[in-house]
Amino acid sequence: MRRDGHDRSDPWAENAMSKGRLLKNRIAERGLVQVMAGHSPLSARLAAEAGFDGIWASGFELSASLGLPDVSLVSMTQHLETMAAMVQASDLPVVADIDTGFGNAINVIHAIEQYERAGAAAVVIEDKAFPKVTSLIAGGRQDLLRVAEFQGKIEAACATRRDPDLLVIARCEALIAGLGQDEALSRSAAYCEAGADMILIHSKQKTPDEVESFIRAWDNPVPIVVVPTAYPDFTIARMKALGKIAIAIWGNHAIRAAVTAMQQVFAQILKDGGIQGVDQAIVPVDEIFRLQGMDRVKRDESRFLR
Ligand code: SPV
Ligand code: MG
Repeated sequence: MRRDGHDRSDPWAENAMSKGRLLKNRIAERGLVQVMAGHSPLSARLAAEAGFDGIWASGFELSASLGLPDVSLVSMTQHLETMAAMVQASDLPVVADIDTGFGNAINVIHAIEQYERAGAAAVVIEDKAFPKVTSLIAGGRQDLLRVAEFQGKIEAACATRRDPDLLVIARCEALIAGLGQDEALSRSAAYCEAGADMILIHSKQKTPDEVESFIRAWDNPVPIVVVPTAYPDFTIARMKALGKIAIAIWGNHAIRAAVTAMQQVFAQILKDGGIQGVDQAIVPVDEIFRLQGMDRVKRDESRFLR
């Protein structure tokens, strides 16, 4: 705790570690880190309290929380503002889902400048054409960029970052687009040549087989990131046994948990004709006060309000 009573680390300290370095250190310590999706500062804080290693500033979750489909409708500014607030809400590294980079390599340059300044630990850029269509939707239009064009975007991201520890993660959607493992492997290798620090390989198969097969065939020191939403059997133990995976992203479990909880509670209130049946099942208001930091407001009031 600092003398001024603030219990967050001092961002102005000369030796303050960047969030990218923090994430790299965690990966070095643990081999594989778990990053939980969020769509708001509150969800980021809950993920931190639960004990995750990082927060996924998910485009899908933010879109859903705004009542929108995840098809490049949310602007860079909207996502950036939310991500920046998530960075402020916890000390955990935030992995920013910047979709296609919001356009071409010129848009990527602008995005990297903004996201780095806002405190992202890592950015994930996907090789789909802008505007993109959400990956897990059945029958989605999944248009990929030419390899050289996407390499240009990865090179632009790496050339723009000031902090060499800001991780630039290239996301390969070849499996999502149904182009097969060979295309996924050759694209991923090309993205590494362009400077990607990690490869996120995504799949919407209902079992881990497709991704496991890709990882077994991946003959490259660049680590892998997975988002096993569609194939929940891909446990941490199974990932560790396979090796090569540095980050597991639990891709949309904050918004789905929130929707489940709200649907159940809302239905119960209408059924019961009142809140008496749900009151004990949900957190008390005091818990929300705690998460909002009302204890600090009280401390500051008694100290500074005269
Ligand atoms: C997201 O959470 O925004 C993702 C993961 O990109 S997915 O929705 O599975 O494509
Ligand atoms: Mg996304």
